[in-house]
Amino acid sequence: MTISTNVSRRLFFRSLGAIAGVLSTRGADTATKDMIVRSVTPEDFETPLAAFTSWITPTEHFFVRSHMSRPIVDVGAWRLSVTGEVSTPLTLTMDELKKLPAVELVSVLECAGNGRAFYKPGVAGMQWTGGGVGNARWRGVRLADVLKKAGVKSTVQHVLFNGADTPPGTMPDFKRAVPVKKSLDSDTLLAFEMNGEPLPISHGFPLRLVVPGWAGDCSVKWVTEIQPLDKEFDGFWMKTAYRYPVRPVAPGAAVDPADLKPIEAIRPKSIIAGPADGAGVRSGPVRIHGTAWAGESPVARVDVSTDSGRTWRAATLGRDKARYAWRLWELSWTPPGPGSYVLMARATDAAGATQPLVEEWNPSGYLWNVVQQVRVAVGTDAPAPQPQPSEMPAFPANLKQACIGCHQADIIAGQHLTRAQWDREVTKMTGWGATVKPADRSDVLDFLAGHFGPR
Ligand SMILES: Nc1nc2c(c(=O)[nH]1)N[C@H]1C(S)=C(S)[C@@H](COP(=O)(O)O)O[C@H]1N2
Ligand SMILES: [Mo]
Repeated sequence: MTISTNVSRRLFFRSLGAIAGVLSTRGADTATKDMIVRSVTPEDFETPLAAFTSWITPTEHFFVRSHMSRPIVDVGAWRLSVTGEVSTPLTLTMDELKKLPAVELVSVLECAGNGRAFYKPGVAGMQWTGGGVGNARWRGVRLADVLKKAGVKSTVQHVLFNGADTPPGTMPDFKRAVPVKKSLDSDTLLAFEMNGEPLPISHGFPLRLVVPGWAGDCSVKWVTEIQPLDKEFDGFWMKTAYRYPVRPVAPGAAVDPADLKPIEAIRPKSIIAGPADGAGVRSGPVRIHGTAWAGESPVARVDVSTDSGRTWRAATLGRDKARYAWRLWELSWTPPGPGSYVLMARATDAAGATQPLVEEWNPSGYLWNVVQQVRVAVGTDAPAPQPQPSEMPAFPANLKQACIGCHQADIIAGQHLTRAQWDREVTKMTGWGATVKPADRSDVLDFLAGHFGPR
């Protein structure tokens, strides 16, 4: 168990106590055991690195990323509508959808913001460390088959998806568009099963998009509406969110929106699941192991360094593989003697793309794939010193009233922002309906920057 899990558990239970009144809107099926709870409402749960030991991520350990509360779905009344640039608009029941040929594939799903917590300077957003990713077996129908059934027109450029979740206040609804080429790819699925079971509600029951090789935000959950478009979609989640600079930018710099383009494929990346960072290990042999994945090209190799990146050795890749799945890997290491060591693992995909050793900063902290460093002390079993969990401060009434209707305090406490960054967040949230009186604004910013300032 990692220390952050303990911290999160504490936060989790504290939050539960604070929001007992809204518990009925949360189902009982969401497993948070062993998960790092980044936010309770909406649900944002991160997988601890110690769980990166199986080819398929067990569903109860699969990360959850939801921007708003999950919807309540009545499958009997549920319909999938296909409108827009099609010759035959469709309204399908689940039974009708399931008449299309069923397909199954194993694919990684990784949040674009996975690793955001590591960017320096820090950026606003969910502070994922390594566990905003998982590898699951998805079963469903081809999106292409549904689009063909509706007679998708040749003028179509993007396909827009909407899920049944609804935003609080005036926050924009979560709608994402996928370019037509990727939408028609035979591996892009409308999935109704995950790891051999019906999709759990947190993962998009009864139907979600799975866009293999692309960042998780494309894989819209609770899908009810599909709309082929003959142009780009300009909603908030396409125009403003999930964009990456087209050229390197100075850390902390503001980027001209014209220089940002939508994120598509994820990048090669590896996680060291064991030994854990800060662990003490007895003199060898030590099994260094983890998982590695990439975007549109599969992982070709994983190299491991046990000397801070001076020399590298090829790891042994696990037998289980699929184009968009992750690979297990391992390497047996006999340390030359007692002391402190830095372990690293670096994945390379079949197209030759590999992980960088230093970060390339971007304003929203997306696509982190810098080589991970794990420090171990050889010749001792002593556990590394653990950071002390910090107490949640009491929120002033004006802030509680403005924020806690849509999300809990945990989401705020997870951020580490400067006063200027908090100022931008408050502007965004008030734009979405949160009320902060002009006279209170300065006090609110003092509180936020004072308690939740940069690390
Ligand atoms: N309708 C809807 N779909 C959504 C989201 C959402 O908030 N609403 N979050 C997206 C994001 S950002 C990610 S990373 C993945 C996470 O999928 P998971 O919760 O099954 O892991 O779902 C995507 N699909
Ligand atoms: Mo995400």
